[in-house]
Amino acid sequence: MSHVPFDFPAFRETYQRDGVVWPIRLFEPEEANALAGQYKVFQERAKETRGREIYIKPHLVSTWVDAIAHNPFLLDIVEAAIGPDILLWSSDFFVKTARAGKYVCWHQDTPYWELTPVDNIVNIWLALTPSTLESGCMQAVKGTHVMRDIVHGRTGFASRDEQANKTSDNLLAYEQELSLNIRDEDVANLVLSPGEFSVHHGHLVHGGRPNQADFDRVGLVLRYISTDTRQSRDSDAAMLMRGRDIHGHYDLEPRPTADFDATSLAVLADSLNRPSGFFDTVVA
Ligand SMILES: O=C(O)CCC(=O)C(=O)O
Repeated sequence: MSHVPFDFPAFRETYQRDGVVWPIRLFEPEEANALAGQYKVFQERAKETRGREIYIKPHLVSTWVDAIAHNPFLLDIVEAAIGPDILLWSSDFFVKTARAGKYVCWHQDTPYWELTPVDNIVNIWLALTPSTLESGCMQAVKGTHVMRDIVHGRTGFASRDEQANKTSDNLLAYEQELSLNIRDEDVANLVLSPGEFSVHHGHLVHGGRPNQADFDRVGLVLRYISTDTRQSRDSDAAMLMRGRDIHGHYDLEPRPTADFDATSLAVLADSLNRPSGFFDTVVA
């Protein structure tokens, strides 16, 4: 892992103004390629031990994903965005399969995450494979994080039945398309090389087109919140990453000490039944 000296004041200014900052390098390309290989091994082990792949909260059962989430430089960036008391609320492998036609509709994250206040919610999107216009990189409209809640087709978490019976090409389980006219000239393409990441505010309008490349586009997304952020839907779980949690809004998850061991799998099973696991228990 390596990174060049970083201008934190400039980062903070851009993040506050635009709600999004990219690209920032975390890994050298060859390190990122190795991680893309580890991703494949991870999913093979997930299928063997659990009967299906794992997309939500992989950091709970994988020491290498947990190590990325704890990377000190990443946490310095997160701290510059949301302050020193940091929880990892959720994480996911966001995969756009080659030529599968799946897209991500324009949305803000927070209206369906049911977290308040929204200002201290920040996402890190780390590219493990090239994330380009062709492979369906994330797209965003700068500055929309200050628009607060824009009306969506719907808000709130999808029920288990909805998740199980979903048929559209929209990769979001919730179909929370924004009712907003977005002009092409306002769209920023968050192009990333393997090992680079973007940072986006929970209220930023973002989405993305289908992957037309001949490889799967894989991103690891880490969703951090400050410890004072509340979940209004249900009891929730998160991992303390830095600083102190004097609020006690979340059951604190332990770090995995081994990959896919019984303890970490039990922690994952519990968390997937909660909002931060997006109730991802469709297939037991
Ligand atoms: O991976 C993508 O293209 C979309 C990701 C996204 O919507 C998110 O991380 O909030």
